[in-house]
Amino acid sequence: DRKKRSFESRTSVTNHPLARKLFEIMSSKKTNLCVAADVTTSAELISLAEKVGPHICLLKTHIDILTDFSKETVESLKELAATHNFMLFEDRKFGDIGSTVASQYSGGAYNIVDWAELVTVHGLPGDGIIKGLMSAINGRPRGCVLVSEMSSSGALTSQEYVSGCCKIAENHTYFVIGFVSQSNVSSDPRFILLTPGVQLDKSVDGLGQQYVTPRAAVLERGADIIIVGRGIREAEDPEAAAIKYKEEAFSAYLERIEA
Ligand code: S5P
Repeated sequence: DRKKRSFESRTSVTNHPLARKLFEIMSSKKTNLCVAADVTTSAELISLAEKVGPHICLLKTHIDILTDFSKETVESLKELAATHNFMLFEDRKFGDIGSTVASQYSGGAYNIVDWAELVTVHGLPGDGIIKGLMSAINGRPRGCVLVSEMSSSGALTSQEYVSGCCKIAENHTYFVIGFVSQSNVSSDPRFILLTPGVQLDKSVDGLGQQYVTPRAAVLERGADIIIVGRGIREAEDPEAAAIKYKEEAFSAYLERIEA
């Protein structure tokens, strides 16, 4: 059962190199925190990555909200990821036919495949989307996380949709390393569950977002990794907030595997 196993022990059950890398980072840095770096300038993005870098396993970006994106931005991010041992995770939420996503992944202004080891993908189009993305990786180690459920109120992700996403993942384990989810969508120890909508002092944001605490995400919803944006970014001291969220989420994880 996924929820009962340590990240370390799950390293050997997956054959995806990036899932292994992520499990190793989580075990060695003792962190299952992903920061959502939803800022609008490269300077803010780099500065946030410097502050939270030592405390995270993943830095999740929405690269298309930057007003000043350039190649230097991703070069700096890659350097920080190497220095602090975290991975770059572009939350592109690809959602189109295979042919289109292949161009979106490897083309345009962002050339996402070049710098983001992991990306988010909707299962909605069916597994052609996986084949399309795979056609653009050109031998590089890359992977994706399927968005199986969403944190927003009124999300249309039914049980049937979730099980469809699980089938896609099971059939494409050489590319899919896990899920964005709000519940225990899979007990397969190969898959990593990431849960957004996590904040300590708020329950909603007025625009549909719904929050639970790090403890609830890990212990009640089955998250392996918590995704935290504004709870950290808008804190007076983002580094201190990152440490707090990291400690809460990791101790909940230890509690879960030891129970
Ligand atoms: O269901 C989802 C999936 C994602 S990836 N709900 C989400 O909120 N997200 C992302 O997590 C969202 O795009 C944002 O980057 C982050 C949550 O940010 P916060 O500021 O609400 O913590």
